[in-house]
Amino acid sequence: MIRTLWNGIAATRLQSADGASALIADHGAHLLSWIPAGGAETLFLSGHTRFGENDAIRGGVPIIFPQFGERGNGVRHGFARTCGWRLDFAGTKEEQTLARYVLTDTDTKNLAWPHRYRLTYEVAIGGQQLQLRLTVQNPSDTTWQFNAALHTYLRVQDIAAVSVDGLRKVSYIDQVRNGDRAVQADAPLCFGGEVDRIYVGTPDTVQLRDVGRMITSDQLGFPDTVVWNPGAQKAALLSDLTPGAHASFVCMEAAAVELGIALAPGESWRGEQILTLHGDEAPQR
Ligand code: TA6
Repeated sequence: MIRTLWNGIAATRLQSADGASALIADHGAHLLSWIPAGGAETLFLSGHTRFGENDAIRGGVPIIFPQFGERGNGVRHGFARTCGWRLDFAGTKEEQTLARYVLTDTDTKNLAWPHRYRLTYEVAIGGQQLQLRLTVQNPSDTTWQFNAALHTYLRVQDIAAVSVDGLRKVSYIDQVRNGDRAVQADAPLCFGGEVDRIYVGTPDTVQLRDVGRMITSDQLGFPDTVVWNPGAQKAALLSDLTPGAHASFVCMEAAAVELGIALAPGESWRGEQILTLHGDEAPQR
């Protein structure tokens, strides 16, 4: 483990014995890079991202908590992605190379969200796998609800050649069509423009096929899956993306969006996203 600086932000670099690596910014406990053993970068990170104190980083894995998008009274996608998290552990534990970050209400005073909470986030790497584990605890004496997501930006070679499978016949909320409900066809999802869908009550495994490789995303605890690509027109309006960058990523998000998760006093919830890289896969359309 090495403590380092990324654009002036304190960060942790992990390196596993088999050569996998990861870089995590303290700001948002934001995973910026994941390189599997013997492989190449798997995450997209915008060359025009902002990295100011109150900015959300564009790319990597933003942690969305306690609200998703505009579904709440607080800041868009919640405050967790713009707070400074505390590094609690980095190193090897039970044969896993991991970093653990913590954020509690005492770290984030004066928020519009008035509850006592404790978030623990673990990033574990090794071989061809990345494990992301978010735990939400309620140490207070009242019940509260939250939404959460791991807003994972996967780097792709060319969006036009990408397909996402595992969501056939699953119902979704179409954010491009005023939140209308629709059902995924009995076919993989392809990208010919803006896609912004909250698949509800999804299977545990989703596959992304790109030129010459496949990534599986397994999720535990998270009931929904969000798939997002802004398409060329919407991307041109996002000033923190370089021109044409929409062709280089797909967000595959393990999420709890449609129904809030309620935590009674003393309760905790855990959600995981596990990404596995499978090389040399012929793209299937
Ligand atoms: O997860 C998809 C989404 O909610 C989209 O609607 C899209 O706007 C994206 O998140 C990015 O949001 P951001 O606040 O990071 O610009």
